[in-house]
Amino acid sequence: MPEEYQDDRFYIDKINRLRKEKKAIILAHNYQRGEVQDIADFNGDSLELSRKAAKTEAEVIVFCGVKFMAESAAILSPDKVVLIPVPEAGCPLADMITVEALRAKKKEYPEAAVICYVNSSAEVKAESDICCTSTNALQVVNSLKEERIIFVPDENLGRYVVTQTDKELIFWKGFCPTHYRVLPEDIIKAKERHPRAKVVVHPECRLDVIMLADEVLSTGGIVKYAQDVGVKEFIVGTEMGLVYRLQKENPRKRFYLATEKLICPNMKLTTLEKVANALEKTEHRVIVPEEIRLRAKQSLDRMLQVKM
Ligand code: CIZ
Repeated sequence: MPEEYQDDRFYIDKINRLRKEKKAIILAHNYQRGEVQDIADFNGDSLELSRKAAKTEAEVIVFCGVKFMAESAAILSPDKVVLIPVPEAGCPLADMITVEALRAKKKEYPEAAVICYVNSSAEVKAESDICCTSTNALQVVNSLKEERIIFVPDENLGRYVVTQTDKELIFWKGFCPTHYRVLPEDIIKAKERHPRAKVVVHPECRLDVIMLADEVLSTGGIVKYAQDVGVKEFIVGTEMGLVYRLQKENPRKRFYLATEKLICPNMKLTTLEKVANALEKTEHRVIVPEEIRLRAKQSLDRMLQVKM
């Protein structure tokens, strides 16, 4: 057996023993490494996983993803121990806004409501009126009585949403560096290579890329679409981890990553070894201060009430 598989086996056995001992559950985001997805109890997008976290009987939740995602789980489940295997795994998009800068923007537009994309810190969620995800951004925008909305921090998602609503959106200059690397020519070349494939992209992509897609969906939306539609080939414009899940769950279909540039270095920091360490030492607990947690939870709860 090759050495790396022997190492994997060692950590998989250790994780399986520790998760029982510690009454833990392991949640892995759709962008995680394949081997981390494989040992998880659940895979999903950040909101699906946070909802699982809130419902579980487990005492310890190991959240394999980036910091804002583990924070969302801690916001919704204050009575549980939420661990992040790699505390440095951040999200550059979430880091493109600070509470101070958001407060200044709110002063400029005092009549506007504030929507924050789930890719944001607990502090920014606490300072916003309501959250949204890439699945429900349009419905959240349309649910508000205000005509003017400060939409933070993802400009691409905001620009996509505004093509489908009469509301006025004030954009923030934030973007996901991984999705931003996909260019229209990447999609055109992928289509030339796979002319029968449907193009599905994430709304964090640039608008000129979105315009070339057949479907624009969140990772959860892409998973469902790939299962439901009678198509056999797909060009996928989001982080490569999702292609692993799609191929595993749909072995008779073919999934092509739109470009090899679609790799998020932060998502790839979590390894089996780090998961085993977090479980063994119960380390890297995510704690959101109660005053921030309560206000951030209001923004998440308000979003969860929006009809889809
Ligand atoms: O909310 C998430 O999990 C993100 C960042 C993307 C998606 O579409 O799943």
